[in-house]
Amino acid sequence: MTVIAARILLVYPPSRTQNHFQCPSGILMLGAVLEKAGHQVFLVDANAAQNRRKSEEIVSIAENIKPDVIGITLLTPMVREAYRLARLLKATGAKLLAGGPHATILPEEPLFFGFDATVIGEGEDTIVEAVQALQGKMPAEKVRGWVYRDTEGKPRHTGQRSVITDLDSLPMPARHLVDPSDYGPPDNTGLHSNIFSSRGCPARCSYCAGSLFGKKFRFRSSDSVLEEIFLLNRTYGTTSFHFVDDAMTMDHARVGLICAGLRRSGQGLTWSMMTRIDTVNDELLSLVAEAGCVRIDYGVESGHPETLRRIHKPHTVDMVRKTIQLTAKHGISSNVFFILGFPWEDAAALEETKNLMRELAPYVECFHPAIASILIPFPGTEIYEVSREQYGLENWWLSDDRNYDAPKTGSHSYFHKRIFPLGAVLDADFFHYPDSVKAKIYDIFRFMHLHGLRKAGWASSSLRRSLIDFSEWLHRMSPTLERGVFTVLTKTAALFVPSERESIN
Ligand code: B12
Ligand code: SF4
Repeated sequence: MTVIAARILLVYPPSRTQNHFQCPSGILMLGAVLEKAGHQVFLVDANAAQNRRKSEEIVSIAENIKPDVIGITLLTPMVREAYRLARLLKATGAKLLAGGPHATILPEEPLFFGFDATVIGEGEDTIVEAVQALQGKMPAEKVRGWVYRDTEGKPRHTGQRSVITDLDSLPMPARHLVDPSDYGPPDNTGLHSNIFSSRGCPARCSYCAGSLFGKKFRFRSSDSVLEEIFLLNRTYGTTSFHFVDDAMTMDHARVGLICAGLRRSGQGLTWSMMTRIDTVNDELLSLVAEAGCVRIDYGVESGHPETLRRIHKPHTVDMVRKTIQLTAKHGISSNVFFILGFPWEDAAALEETKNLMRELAPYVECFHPAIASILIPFPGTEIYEVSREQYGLENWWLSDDRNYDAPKTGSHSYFHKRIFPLGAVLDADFFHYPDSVKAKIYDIFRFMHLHGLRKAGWASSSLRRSLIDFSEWLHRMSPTLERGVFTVLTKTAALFVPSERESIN
């Protein structure tokens, strides 16, 4: 295929609740394949920690660049703002292309909000053809795996494209497109540390919106992964890496080869990964520990056995206990993720989760108090499908009431929102929780938050606890007064400023 060069702007749209310390991998991958195909690529990550950009600023950037095509990543919580952005960008005359997890689940929706077409699933192969078709250089119906408008303006699907089986054939992400100063100081060796080494996860957790890469586990060869690690080390001085795979340790032999390469290099590189409780054992943990693995992120989700069964989690509470203890035995720290508030859970069920947290606490680095800790019914998931009618969830991401990326002000204390930006998800009240469940969720949040502070010492965590109580009390008296007092406090004392792990509002 002869490619006609185009100017392409890739955009990760603004989010009120995301703060990136490095650029999302998806648009870097797309940048790489588009450059390889001969196009000129520009990139804007609107949530870069040191250079956050509003939709209006992105429009100005596009007016300067004058791209032929603008590609935008769609994630469910940010989709409303992305649709507003698309409407604003329409005036630039560029063709608008959607992709990413939300666009994959609901590929026609973006077409109703100003986009010209949507790429479904993995973008690398499809985007190159899609750009050609949007420029009128290739028949739209010949592009597999996308939805476009036909001459009558109706959405047309062109059928599924098969997943990429040879992941080694993909180029390295186009990390040179990123301006390092958008993410931190010039000597920031953590800027390019995310690596994906596999795609797909065979489990079928009922809340998981990760269908984009499919159920089949596909992986890069150990040589390809090691090549990227050493390249990052040479180019950017990266000495600590993080694998963002869904299920990194599905194939122990492959992990063994990566570990052997890291050990052989003798460079003392350290790394972390996300993986599944049911895919590690004593032998594997010993292997990865010797090869520099310092942290594992596990999605434990619940301490309530019935919940684990109902969400089809491929582990039991006993497996969790054993794995977290084994991980600690090998000197690897664990970050553990939980999801609170499945629709059938009452305060007693949540107390079982808290009890498991207490039990695991001595072995756990952090019970990640991230925004993901309250159940969000993402479209395309089993949870969404079975609950949509009962809880009126239809298209919640398009409404003001329930889109937690547009947090309401006033319903939670300002200090709460600074330290655990969860209030917004509770306000969305997806599952109409009774007060007892809301109170228990807050109770568990305080526990998670204070656990994260334990290394700061008794005095500091007691102070934080008192501040949380004080902020709640003051908020009940006068939200304006609480906001005023805690704005001053958080601005003047470094102790109160949220850490990097905590998202911003
Ligand atoms: C690392 C990660 C993060 C990081 C970095 C964010 C990022 N976007 O990279 C952090 C921790 C910040 C994060 C945050 C969140 N994340 Co996250 N995250 C991931 C994770 C584990 C890996 C992402 C990744 O790097 N993938 C590898 C790259 C290569 O794939 P990709 O980004 O999907 O891009 C490919 C395609 O999507 C497509 N594509 C992407 N963009 C575009 C654009 C165009 C124009 C085209 C044509 C194609 C295209 O082509 C790319 C190459 O194949 C994924 C799980 C997964 N398996 O992907 C979840 C995932 C993306 N996250 C998810 C969620 C829900 C979140 C949160 C919303 C959590 C929450 N509960 O609030 C927050 C965002 C907060 C907010 N306000 O929006 C969901 C998204 C579901 C959805 N329907 O939107 C996923 C799929 C996890 C899951 N299994 O449910 N996340
Ligand atoms: S194990 Fe993780 S990635 Fe796999 S289906 Fe469950 S939540 Fe999704």
